Amino acid sequence: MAKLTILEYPDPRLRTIAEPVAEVTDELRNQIDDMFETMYAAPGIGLAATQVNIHKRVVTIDISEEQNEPLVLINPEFEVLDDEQEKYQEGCLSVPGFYEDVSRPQKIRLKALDYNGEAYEMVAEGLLAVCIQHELDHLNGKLFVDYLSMLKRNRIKGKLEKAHKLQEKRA
Ligand code: QAP
Ligand code: CO
Repeated sequence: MAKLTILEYPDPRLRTIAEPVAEVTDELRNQIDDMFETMYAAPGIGLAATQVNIHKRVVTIDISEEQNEPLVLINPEFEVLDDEQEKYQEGCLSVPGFYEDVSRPQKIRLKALDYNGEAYEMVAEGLLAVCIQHELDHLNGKLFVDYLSMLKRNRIKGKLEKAHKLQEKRA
């Protein structure tokens, strides 16, 4: 297992559209193991392969307190079950240190493949529903900051660019 490097906004690679997975192989499972290690270490509750520069339609999620309910989503799709949207304060491992309210549908049906390549379906609500939608956005090159005003987004972009420049100098 290995911890992977997380790309940070505004890295243009975060805008890549991920490719569907043709076959769930041991190699893919190794990448998924590394994604969990990376996500748990952060710590985070969701990570899309895009964020670790792997452009495949793969997501890891675990919203449990004890980090003992891993959820693997391969080639995920969802449909909205309840049109009513609610605000949730979102963060992102690729936008460290920033949290903002985003409105999304609160009830969805998820269809995906699991770690063994088996198809499954589940209904998700609340935080899990929000997290799934946030992570699926990543696979389409979309970030939660895209839902904010240009002013807020540019402020976040400027602060992160400044932080990245400082990190470069220190490296
Ligand atoms: C997406 O985000 C999410 O800024 C997952 O400094 C978040 O795991 C969906 C994290 C909230 C719904 C609600 C963020 C860690 C983790 C940071 C995460 C940070 C350290 C974010
Ligand atoms: Co994210």
